[in-house]
Amino acid sequence: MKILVLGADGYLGWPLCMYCSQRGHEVIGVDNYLRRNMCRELDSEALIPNPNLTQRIKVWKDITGKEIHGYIGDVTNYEFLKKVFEKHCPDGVVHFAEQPSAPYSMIDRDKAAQTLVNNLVGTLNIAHAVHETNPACHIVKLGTMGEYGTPEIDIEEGWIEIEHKGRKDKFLFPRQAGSLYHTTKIQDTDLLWFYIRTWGLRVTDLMQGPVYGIATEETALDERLLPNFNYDEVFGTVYNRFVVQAVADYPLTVFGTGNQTRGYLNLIDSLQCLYLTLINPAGPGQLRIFNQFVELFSVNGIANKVKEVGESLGYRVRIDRMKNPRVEKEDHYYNPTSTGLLDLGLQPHYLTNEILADLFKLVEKYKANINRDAIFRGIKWK
Ligand code: USQ
Repeated sequence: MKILVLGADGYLGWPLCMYCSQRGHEVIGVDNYLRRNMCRELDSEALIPNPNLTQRIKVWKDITGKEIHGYIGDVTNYEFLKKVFEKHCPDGVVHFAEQPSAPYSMIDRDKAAQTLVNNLVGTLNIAHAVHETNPACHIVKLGTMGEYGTPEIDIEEGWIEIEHKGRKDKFLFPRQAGSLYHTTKIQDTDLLWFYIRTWGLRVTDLMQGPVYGIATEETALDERLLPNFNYDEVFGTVYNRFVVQAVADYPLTVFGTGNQTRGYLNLIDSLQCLYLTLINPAGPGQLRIFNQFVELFSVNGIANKVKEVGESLGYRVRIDRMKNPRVEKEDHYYNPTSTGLLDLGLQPHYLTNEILADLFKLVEKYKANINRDAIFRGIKWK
C-alpha cells in the first residue's frame, strides 16, 4: 500500500512511518514541526534529543535500506497538501497533524484559536484533497476517547441506537469533551461525517486513550530512531510523566482525588491498531469507529504502579495529591466498550512491571536532560 502519514515527526507519526515501511509499504511522511516549535516556545522539549524528520528518514534508510518520502509543509496549506496527494496518490492517509495537547489549548484565547484553526482546517483540507484527487483513499483519523467524556452510561463504540416516541435510528454516541482540544476532535468527526454523507468518503475514526511507552521493534535498531518523549505538563501523557517524575525525585502530580479513570495503551499497541485499520479499510460512505485502548487505569492506580516499580529499582517515590487544575469529574462511572480492533486481530500488550521497569531504565539514561521547571506549571482550565 501507499500510506501517507500527516504529522510524521510526532510521538505516533514517526513510529508508524517505520512500522509500515518495515512491513514493505511505501510511506510518505509530512510534518511542519508544529509540536517541536510549540515545545521550544514553552521550554518543554522532549527528554531525548531527536533528529528532525529529514534526518530520521536518512538514518532509517542507512540502517534498513528502505526509503520514506518526506515533506516539510503545513496541512492547513491546501495547495501544498493537494500536491502531495496528486504526486503520490495514497491508498490510505493517517491524520495526526493536529495540535494534540489539552493543556496547550487551555492556556489562553490565542492558543485556543491556534488549536481550532490548525485542527479543523487541516481536517477540512484532507477531506477536500481526497475528494478531488483520489476518492477511494481511506482516511484514518485520530480521535480520542476524551470526546465521549465520562457519561453515566456505558460508552459504545462510536454509535448508539436511540428509540424515541416509538421510532428508532442510529446516531453518533453523545460527545461532551473536557477541553478545547478534545472539542476540536469532536468537530473533526462532525466535519468528516458530513463529507462522508455528502461525497461517500471512507473514514475510520480511532478513539484513542492516552498512550505510554517509547520503545518499538523498529526503535530497537538504533536509539536515533526513538520518537519524541514528552514528560512536561503540556505535552506529556500521565504514565510517561510519572516515570520521569519518579526518576527526577519529583513527587508524582496526582490531580484531585486521582480517581479519574481512562483507557490506556502501550505505543506498540497503538501502532498495531493503526496498522490493522490501514490494511482493513472502511468501505465507501462508511464512518467506522473503534475505541482504541486496552486497559483501564485510574490516576491513583498509575501512581501506585509507578511507585511500586520505582521503589523496586531503588528510587524514592512520593505521591502528591494536588488541587486539580483541570475541570473534570474525579469520581465517575466509566465503562467503555472496545471490541472492533480485537475483531481485526489486535493482540494487546498489558502493562507489566517489566515493561514499566524498561521505561524507567531508558529515562534514567537521559536523566540529565530533565527540566524540573517543565514538569508542573499549573495550567488551569478556569
Ligand atoms: N493527570 C494527573 N496528573 C498529571 C497529568 C494528568 O492526574 O500530571 C490526569 C488528568 O487530570 C487526566 C488523566 O491524568 O484525568 C489523563 O491525562 P493525560 O494528560 O495523560 O491525557 P489527556 O490530557 O487526556 O490527553 C492525552 C493526549 C491526547 C489524547 C488523550 C486521550 O495528550 O492527545 O487525545 O490523551 S484521552 O484522554 O482518552 O482523551
